Amino acid sequence: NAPESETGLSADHIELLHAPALDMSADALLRDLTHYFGRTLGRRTISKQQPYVYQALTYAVRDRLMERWNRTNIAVERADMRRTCYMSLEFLMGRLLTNSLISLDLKGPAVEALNRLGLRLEDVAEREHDAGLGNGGLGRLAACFLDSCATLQLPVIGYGIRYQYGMFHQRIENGYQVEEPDPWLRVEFPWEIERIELSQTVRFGGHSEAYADHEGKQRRRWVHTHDVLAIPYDVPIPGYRNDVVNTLRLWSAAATDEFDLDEFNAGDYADAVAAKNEAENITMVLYPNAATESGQELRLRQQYFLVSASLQDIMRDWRQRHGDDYSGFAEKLCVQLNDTHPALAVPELMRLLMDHCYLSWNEAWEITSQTMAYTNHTLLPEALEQWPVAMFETLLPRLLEIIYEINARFIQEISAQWPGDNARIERMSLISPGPHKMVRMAYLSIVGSFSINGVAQLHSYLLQKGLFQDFAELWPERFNNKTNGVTPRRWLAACNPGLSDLISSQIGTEWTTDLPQLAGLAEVAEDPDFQQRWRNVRAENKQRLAKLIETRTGLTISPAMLFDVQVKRIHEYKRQLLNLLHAVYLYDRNQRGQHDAQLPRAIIIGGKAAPGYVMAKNIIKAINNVAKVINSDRRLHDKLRLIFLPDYNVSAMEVICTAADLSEQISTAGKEASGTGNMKFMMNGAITIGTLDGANVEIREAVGDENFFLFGLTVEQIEAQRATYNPQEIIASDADFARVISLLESGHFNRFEPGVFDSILHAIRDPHDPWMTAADFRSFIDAQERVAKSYSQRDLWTAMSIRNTAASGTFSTDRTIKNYNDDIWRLDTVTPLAP
Ligand code: B1N
Repeated sequence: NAPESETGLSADHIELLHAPALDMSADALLRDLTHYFGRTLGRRTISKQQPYVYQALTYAVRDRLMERWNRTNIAVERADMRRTCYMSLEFLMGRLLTNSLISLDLKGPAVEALNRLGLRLEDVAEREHDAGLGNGGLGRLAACFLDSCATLQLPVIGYGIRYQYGMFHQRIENGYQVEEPDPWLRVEFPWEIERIELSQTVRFGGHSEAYADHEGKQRRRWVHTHDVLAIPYDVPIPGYRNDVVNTLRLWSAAATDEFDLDEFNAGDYADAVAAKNEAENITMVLYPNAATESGQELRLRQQYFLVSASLQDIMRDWRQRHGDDYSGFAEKLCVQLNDTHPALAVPELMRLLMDHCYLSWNEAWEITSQTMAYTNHTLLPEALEQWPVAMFETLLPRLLEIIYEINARFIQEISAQWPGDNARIERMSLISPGPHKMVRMAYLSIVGSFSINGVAQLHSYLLQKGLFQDFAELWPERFNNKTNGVTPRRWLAACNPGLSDLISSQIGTEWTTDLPQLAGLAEVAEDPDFQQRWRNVRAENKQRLAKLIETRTGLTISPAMLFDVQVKRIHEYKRQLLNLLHAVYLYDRNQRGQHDAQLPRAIIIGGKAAPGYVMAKNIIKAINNVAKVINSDRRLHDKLRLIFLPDYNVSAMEVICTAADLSEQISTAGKEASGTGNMKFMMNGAITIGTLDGANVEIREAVGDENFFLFGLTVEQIEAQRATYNPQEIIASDADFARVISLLESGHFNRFEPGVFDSILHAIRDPHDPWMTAADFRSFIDAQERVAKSYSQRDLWTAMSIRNTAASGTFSTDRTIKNYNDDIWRLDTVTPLAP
């Protein structure tokens, strides 16, 4: 393979590309795998418990990605294409091997190559550690977006943080959650390429001062800073069988070379070197908060670190191609902010354009506000980020000046539109009033962006009617909706090969990139033969989940039972408690011999609680206590089981979503922005029991009311009833509910653990319970009874299941990304350079 040179860049950059392209056969894969195993990794014998075959195979696959990566990048660069940077504190990637193999159409060859070694691909793929750089839906959405962008041939680069420790692992000890660290980089992560030559310096602290430049112009500069090095690691993101490979660029913090050695005398040399820990702490750990922020300074450091390193990287790339002419910047670049976590991109781009590129305020503002676009992911007021002004003063003084200036000009604009409306100014100010002034990050994002979107129709509507009403009045044209999706490559093709093959045998294989084609399945929803094959696949999948549950909990469940599944982060608004009340209700009825209308059911709950969220942890403990009593009652063995599945993560979901019969989406209406687990379940043939919340509304519309179990109050009803909400009365007037509560109070589930249910019972009975759990109890029980009736009619249920998959076509991130591109990004498609 003689190297061929490619010119086109300046003389000191010589492109070195290898030709011809690598062989995609099983033979070639096995040859390369053997080479890497023996010669690069230095291993001689294969052990199934060790990760080395996985690593060697990954190197072989990565080689094949690498050439396509180059060909994609060259094509984008040569045409100077417009690009989007998706900026996110979280990318919940999960495992990458199977996905890459499917994208490259290498799964067959890989299976064959491994077979010759006596190995199975599933076993080898399981050696890969999840890349858990996210909390839940928001982080996983970013990962699905990257897959769809590459598949749609859109030049999109992801910018994120390379945390040393990802999402914690969850163990259950005596029913309580115990967190364990996730040192996922301990064994090398073989997908990443370190690109130290693209390192950037990020500043903190110091102060801002005025100075006159050589023309005597007044400027500002940020001096006496503590600097941290940002080192990028690139992860290849392959499109589905189109030779596109995009980039996820993750930043890692390191001490700068000088790390304050000069501040120490020689005697303190070791201390000085040890002090580099402080810099490296910035990217040490992912904050495990979903939907609540806790205001830690280290988190603000992380946010600024990502934003500054990424924007400097963007500017470096810009200067390489356009010198110091920034006039076309906003035409060539869009920055999509994944929630407010990277909102500092607004003042940081202003700073770089003014202090480093010497643009005027107006020039810089024009560029910044035409470049940024902001996605909101939550309506919960406690999740809205605010940072103390005092923290900015010490950590990011120059940014605070810029934020103040943005605010001053913004307030001028409001005053012009609504003269004398001081209440409005106070409401809309980027700085919250009071003794502890805070910077409101959502408002900063709105003011600095040309597009603001929510993540489901209802959510986007509520944003404009509620949380951001003042802003929607001022700039209605900026607001829009982009309903979430999930990538059908991972969430159907890869995770559910049995169902995928069955689907393809019926409607062909194009659904993988054109998901609405699944609609063709509706035709055979009632076909007895197709139904039988559908059930066979699902029975196999249920067996696989039963096995996973047995390894993790020791509990056995029969695949004949209805698998009733709720997996997601533990949060009061998601109402795992409502699910628990139903479990206790079923238990109580069984105890009293009323299993008439019932059917064998396994209620499966999984999810992590934020370590500081006491109530969420109490909920886990409560579920486990009830589970213990139910599961140790021999009479109930084949009738009712309650399972808490520990350490729920992306890989677990790949098994779970293929095996669920019933998908629990039971949040208080108006609280779940979208949900995406709901879409994974639907795509794989589960039927939803849900409230009219988030994307459930659109799921129900797509599949039809007869294929969806609707219950609960609507947003309007919730708000109307809140003032007079009286849970005590609701409980007292419902005999079933009253029995459930008194059973929980009786100590039946906590004989030797007094108090374990106190906080939960208190929350349910609290007239100020924001989640109004009691209000939906009866409606939920009734819906569950409809579920039981339907499930006992086997063919009816199968038809409903098929119809759910058939109607899931719109919940592909391919559709979501097309929407983003049509309305916000306006990118052209890239065709990778020919090999
Ligand atoms: O984002 C998902 C939605 O489908 C979910 O409904 C929504 O709850 C989720 C602070 C969040 N919103 N906000 C967060 C995550 C981490 C953090 O530190 C907030 N996650 C969501 C995708 O749109």
